[in-house]
Amino acid sequence: MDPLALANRFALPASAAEAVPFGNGHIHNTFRIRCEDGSLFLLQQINTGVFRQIEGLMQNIQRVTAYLRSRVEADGGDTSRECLRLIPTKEGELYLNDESGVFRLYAFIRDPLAFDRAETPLAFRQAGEAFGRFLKLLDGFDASSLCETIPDFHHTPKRYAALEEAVKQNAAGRLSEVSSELAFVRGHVHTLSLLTEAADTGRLPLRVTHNDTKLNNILFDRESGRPLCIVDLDTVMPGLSLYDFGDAIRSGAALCAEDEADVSRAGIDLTLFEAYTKGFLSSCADILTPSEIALLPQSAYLLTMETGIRFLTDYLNGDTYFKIRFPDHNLRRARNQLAMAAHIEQCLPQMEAIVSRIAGQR
Ligand code: GN1
Ligand code: MG
Repeated sequence: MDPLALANRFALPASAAEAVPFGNGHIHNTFRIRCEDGSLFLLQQINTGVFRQIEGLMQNIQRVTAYLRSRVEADGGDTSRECLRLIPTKEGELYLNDESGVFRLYAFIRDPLAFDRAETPLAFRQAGEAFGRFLKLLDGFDASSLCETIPDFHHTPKRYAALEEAVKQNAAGRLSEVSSELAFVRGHVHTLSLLTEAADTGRLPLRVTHNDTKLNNILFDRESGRPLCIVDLDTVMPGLSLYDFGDAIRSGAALCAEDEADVSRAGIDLTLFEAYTKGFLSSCADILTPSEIALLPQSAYLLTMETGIRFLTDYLNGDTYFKIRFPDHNLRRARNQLAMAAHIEQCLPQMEAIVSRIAGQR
């Protein structure tokens, strides 16, 4: 695969001159492209094993970014830095279907900063504001018109069913290594259907959601330190606000990295939880229903359990989904996430008190 040659098949202002690997996502391969006139772009090879409905996915991104751009423009914002922009191919297509893979090109947002963990409660509060704003900006967008790019992405009971299937298959012969993790998950099966049941019975509204609200999917402005732009829009699809809130807490309010081996360090930082909740509700409390607000703490628990279940499943399947950097990386991630979920479960009463206090002050 030749990233420069591939980039040159898009409608660039000048020839692509330099390509360097970029970022640390678990899913795609990304390169930063510099053109001869100094302009910068991001070339991404879309992981077609993970995303099977490329046309629907790219249409989603095109429509959502166009909508967001019009909202940023109406607010007098900077459309070159506050929203993503796809560059079409020279043939005017949204993406390039090459024999070496499927590729797309974005304009590069200059001087971005991204964080894997929140450095201060203030930064995390701003992250909450940014993801809350994202939800609110897209409140007027018809969720049912979007393609479900990964069906049942946050359907926790189906994620658990996939784990039991992986146990049955034991494809990589690793089952004996995971007995305590499996026992933990099985002991919590009754907790896994809270959100899906509430959605199925109409108690939670379907919205346009991001579904992968890791802190590092927000670009911050290097100068002001404020959030600029939400990226990684592949999983923008119909979903629950609670998926976005829960995954943000899982990834950003963690006491340690997602793959920290010492699980005694795993857990939730309640100061960060409080900061995020404040930011999130300041942006979108007016569109949320009382049930959505009441379930915020539980969503952090559930999304953390779900992610632990997904890592464990991938470990049993022989690491076919998430990129790994060493052989038992997925096992380490799974142990970490399950330990964090256990800690969140203990903290739920305190988290509920925090949410009630913040929601009550509004
Ligand atoms: C993946 O692409 P990235 O690294 O932002 C995954 C998320 C997981 C996350 C765990 C499409 O996110 O769902 O929560 O890894 N994305 C997809 O770190 O599966
Ligand atoms: Mg990402």
